[in-house]
Amino acid sequence: MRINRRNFINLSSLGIAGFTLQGFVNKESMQVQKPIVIATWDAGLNANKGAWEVLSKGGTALDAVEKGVMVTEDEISCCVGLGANPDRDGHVTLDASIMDHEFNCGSVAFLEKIKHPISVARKVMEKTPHVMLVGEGAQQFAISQGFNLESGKLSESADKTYQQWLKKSEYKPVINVERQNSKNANSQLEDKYKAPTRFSNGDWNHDTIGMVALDANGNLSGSCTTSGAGFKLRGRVGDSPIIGAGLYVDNEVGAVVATGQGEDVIRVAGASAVVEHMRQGKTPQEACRLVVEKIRRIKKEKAADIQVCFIALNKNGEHGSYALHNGFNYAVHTNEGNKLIESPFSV
Ligand code: SD4
Repeated sequence: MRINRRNFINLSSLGIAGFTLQGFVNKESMQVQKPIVIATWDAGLNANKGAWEVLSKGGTALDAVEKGVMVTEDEISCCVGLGANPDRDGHVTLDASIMDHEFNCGSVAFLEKIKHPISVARKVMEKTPHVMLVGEGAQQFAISQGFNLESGKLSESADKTYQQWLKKSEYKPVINVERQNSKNANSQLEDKYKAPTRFSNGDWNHDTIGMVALDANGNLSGSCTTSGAGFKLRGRVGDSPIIGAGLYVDNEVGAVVATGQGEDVIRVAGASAVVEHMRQGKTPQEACRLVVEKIRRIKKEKAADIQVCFIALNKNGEHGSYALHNGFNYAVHTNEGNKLIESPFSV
């Protein structure tokens, strides 16, 4: 954090001596300035730019996290949105969730042929008494709200990867493990089950954008959108649309979003668990670390074959992350610019 004059005055008015606080929050990863937005993976850099257009004009964190991840949903080369990898039957099925500073939340799962699932999730939150809609019902709702039904045709790169996968058509999806950085990755799986870690177009096998933001008014919101796991069983739903697992926001404490093997995020109510550690006074990074380590303990030797990562932002604008394995990064946008940060990791 850099203490500028304005920050110093704000802190002083809280009765906190500037030098004391500076001593406390002088790590690079900690900032008290707002607005701020953080997003998963390198795709987060572009997504942050979309969010920043809202935040820099004094817009709400809720609008920012919707607009931000829409950028990624539009990027056909990326693994989010309709350009993403299909399930094992060749259909792209999408999950998304959004949550604001007042515990309002909405999500969609197993949604097909709709370009911006995050915006449908927001409509679920704002226009229905429900939190979650899935499958055909979610699609019908989207159409009723004016969303176009798209063709369902695979993007060129997804089709190429799918054709390649069809040759064997047989493995369990393993999300996000970079084999060259983690020599144990995939080690427990027979060859035929091993997932490709890099696609022919050079993209990593990560399929999610998660974003959390703090706006100029000091309110937090979060969003998450994904195609889940490439070549998953038809009907599989991950953590991303599950409030409390893939995403959680408590405006008194902080906001957290997850990426990686959704099944293992769900079983520990991941994002909510990270928020609760922050409530107990842990820094965002330490809170993320505690939940990642819990997953590692639960998975035992199978932890070698999965990746799980959390990013967290607290009420003071301090941010942090933690991943099970090497290779995870996240993008941070503040008044000082937009940059990618390599995440600390467990093994
Ligand atoms: C899921 N958590 O559906 C998502 C996948 C993911 O990067 O984050 N991939 O399990």
